[in-house]
Amino acid sequence: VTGGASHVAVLAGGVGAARLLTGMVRAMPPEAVTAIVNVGDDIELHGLHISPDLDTVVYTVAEAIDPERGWGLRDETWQAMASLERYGGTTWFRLGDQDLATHLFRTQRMADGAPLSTATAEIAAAWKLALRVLPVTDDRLRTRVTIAPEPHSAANGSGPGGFSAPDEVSFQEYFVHRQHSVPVSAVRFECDVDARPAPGVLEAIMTAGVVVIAPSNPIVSIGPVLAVPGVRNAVRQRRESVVAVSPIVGGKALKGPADRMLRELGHEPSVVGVARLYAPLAGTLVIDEADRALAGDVEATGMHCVVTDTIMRDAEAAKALAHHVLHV
Ligand code: FO1
Repeated sequence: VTGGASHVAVLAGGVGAARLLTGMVRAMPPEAVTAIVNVGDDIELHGLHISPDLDTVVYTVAEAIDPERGWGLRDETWQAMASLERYGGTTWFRLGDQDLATHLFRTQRMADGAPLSTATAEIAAAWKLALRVLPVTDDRLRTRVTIAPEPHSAANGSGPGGFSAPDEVSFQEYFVHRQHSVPVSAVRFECDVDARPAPGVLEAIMTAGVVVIAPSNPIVSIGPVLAVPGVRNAVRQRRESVVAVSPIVGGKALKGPADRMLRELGHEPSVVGVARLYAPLAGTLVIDEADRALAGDVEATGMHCVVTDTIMRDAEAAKALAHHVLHV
């Protein structure tokens, strides 16, 4: 990959991907950027269709994200949640008053028959974004996580000999309700065999000058994107133009449980573990200066290894990383 790219496709999860996209739209014309976003985290609550990763990407690139939380809108209020609490409604997944409008709009558009990709394009346009934001699929895709049972929990029941059965829950049940504090023993993607990539997804991957795998959780953020029939194959065909950015820096995830999850599922929680997962799909792995000593081990997996500052402290740092990724 040399000399930059006329068009870039970015496989994206939540916060890390959203920050890199903020840099991408500063490093090249935003119309030339397509984000292909995970929807395995989507959840139906209160009759609403909620797409956290799509919203994190839109709100972040629009500079409307709450910077501390990394999700939802800045200057948010929580009156609806407080009122819902009165009824004993579901409040463990918190929807801010302004954020609620996004879910109301999306849900109504989908009830009218619009696919998720159309509702998403309308939301991105309303935030005046020029980059293209695509859900990886308009069909149903849900990440399911098998977690260890809570000790002494009657709800889990007890198997023969008093062992509790493991529990399979939705991604948000694991991530938010259980605060990703419980060990994970398996991850699975619920997706119809005839599920298809959303319009534009395969074309973006096949025609991009560079295909980027954002620094998102390889298992639960990038995993679902690759699980949609046709996507993994398309990425593999572009391997020499695929650049992945490691979400693991110095053996740790910058945000979220990626390091623990890698270990729990039998992978090394390091840039080398990430390289082993991505080597069949990506020709290049970008790692942080903190991991320079592991560059040789990364190259031993068959990937080129590029070492740079990958911490996106602000939009300038994100732009510098984006520029680097586009010119490896
Ligand atoms: N994360 C939390 O930790 N607690 C929440 O109550 C919560 C609500 C929420 C609402 C809308 C939204 O777009 C995101 C929200 N998130 C919340 C973040 C979400 O769990 C994560 O962004 C991901 O799904 C992981 O990428």
